[in-house]
Amino acid sequence: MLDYTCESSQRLDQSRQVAHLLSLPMRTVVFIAYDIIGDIHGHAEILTTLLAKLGYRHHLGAWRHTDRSAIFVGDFIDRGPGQLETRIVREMLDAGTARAVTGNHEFNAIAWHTPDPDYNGQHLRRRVSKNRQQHGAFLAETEDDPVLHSELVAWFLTLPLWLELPELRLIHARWDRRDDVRTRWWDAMADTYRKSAILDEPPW
Ligand SMILES: [Mn+2]
Repeated sequence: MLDYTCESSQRLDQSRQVAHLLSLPMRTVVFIAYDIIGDIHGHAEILTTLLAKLGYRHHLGAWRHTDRSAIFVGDFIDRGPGQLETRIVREMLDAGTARAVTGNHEFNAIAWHTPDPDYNGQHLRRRVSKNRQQHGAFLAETEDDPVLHSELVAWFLTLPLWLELPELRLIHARWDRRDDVRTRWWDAMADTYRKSAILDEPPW
C-alpha cells in the first residue's frame, strides 16, 4: 500500500515543497491539489462559473482557493464572446494562484501579429481569410486598439510551452513519444518567437 499525503500548494512555497518532497520516505505519493483547466477560448463566463463551482473566490484582485491552485493548459482566446477576459488568468498568474502553459491559439496570435522580416508586408501567420476567420473573435475585440493588441501578444510570449512540476508535466495538446517535445516545439515555434519584435529570445 502507498501512503498518501495531502499538502497544500498554497501553504508551501516552491522551495519548501521541494524540501518537503525530498524529506518524504520512499514510496510516498504526494498529492498537491491542482485543478487542471482546459481550453477557455474566450468563454469567460463559463470559466468564472467553473472556478466558483470548484470553490475559488475572487478576492484581493484574483480568483483564489484556500488550499488548491489552478493550471491552465492554454488556448485562452478565439471563438467565445469574452476574449479580453484572459485577464482572469493573468490576475491568477500574477497572484500566484495559478500556472499556465501556452496553446496553439496563442502561438497563432503571436504569428498573426508579427511581421515576417523575410517577406515585406506579410506576417508570420499569413492573413488569409481562413486564418482571419479562425482568429476573428479575438481580432474583433483587439484589432481597433493596437496598444491593447500588442500588450496581449506580449503577454502570450511570456507563457511557457510546457511545465515540469515535481508531480506532473503539462503541455497543450499532447506529448509525442516519437519526438523530444522540446526539439519538436522548438523547431516549430522558435523562429516565430525569435522574429517577434517584442522578445529577442523565446521565453523558455
Ligand atoms: Mn483548443
